[in-house]
Amino acid sequence: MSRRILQVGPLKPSLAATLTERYDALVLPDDDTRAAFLAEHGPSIGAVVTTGRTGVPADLMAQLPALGAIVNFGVGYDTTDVEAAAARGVLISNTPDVLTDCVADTAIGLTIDTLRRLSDADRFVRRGDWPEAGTYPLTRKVSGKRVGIVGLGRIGQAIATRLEAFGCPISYHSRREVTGSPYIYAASPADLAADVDILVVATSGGSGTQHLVDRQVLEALGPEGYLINIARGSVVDQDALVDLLRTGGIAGAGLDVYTDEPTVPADLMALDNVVLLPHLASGTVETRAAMEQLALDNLDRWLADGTVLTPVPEVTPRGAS
Ligand code: 8YV
Repeated sequence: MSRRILQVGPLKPSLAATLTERYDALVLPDDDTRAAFLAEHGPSIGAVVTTGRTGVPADLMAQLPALGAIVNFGVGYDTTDVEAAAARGVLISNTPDVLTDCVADTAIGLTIDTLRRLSDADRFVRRGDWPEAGTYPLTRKVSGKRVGIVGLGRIGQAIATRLEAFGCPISYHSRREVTGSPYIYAASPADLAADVDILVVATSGGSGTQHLVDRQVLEALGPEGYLINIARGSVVDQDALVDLLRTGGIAGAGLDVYTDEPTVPADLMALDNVVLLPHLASGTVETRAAMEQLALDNLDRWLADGTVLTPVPEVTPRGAS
């Protein structure tokens, strides 16, 4: 096993520093020296540390013939080619659980902000509109609204638990019905959207969920409906979303993720019925520290015995049944 580590894409500065100081680690250049770097160092790389923002596509993996593990900082790993990794026997670890609370908290905050227009009301005060206008326009109540969750995994469950405290009836759509779940199962995203006031996207990204929330689903949500997305931009047809937001086809949206981050379409920015966040859902000091520790624990475990602590489900660890 090669013990040399490669950092792929920007990492949390303290994680990058730890890798450089305590490990035999190199940083993949992002300029025209990359090809020569890979030709020289690619064969010696045993593990990659990356994030969901960058990941390891198949063409990069092919240039790392000794690769044994991809340590992903983040729960989502849709930028890494899972099939290519499985075919090569490369393990992938991610950082589940430790970020669930913060991502779910953000979903709730985004929901409240979108319906109650807190960010817009803040701008109203700062612009000095209050004395002139007298009152801020009325908004929409959150408590008691029917919420549909697309993807009832760890994060979806945590969102549902929080929304129960708001008296929200909850339904969901997942690939499979979740045994023992107290929530109502909908067979398709469109069926789910048709029966709720707020649709929250909490499923993983990747080819399997590309545009799962398409125009038809958004139309089923309807002119009184709100979309909240804290998952991946790829899950939602962003062009259809913008079109329906502009024409009153849906009431509003709260977004932490986009199709082509960090680009947010000007059409979306021009709308006042949206709340736009810069993919910050897990971004607290506490949670990012926990993610960093879990990423390092995965790396250390791989260096120690060739396994990882939190393997992604698609790639079965060697030796596991
Ligand atoms: C991070 C995320 O922003 O965990 C994920 O999948 O999207 C976020 O927690 C990201 O992974 C860090 O690059």
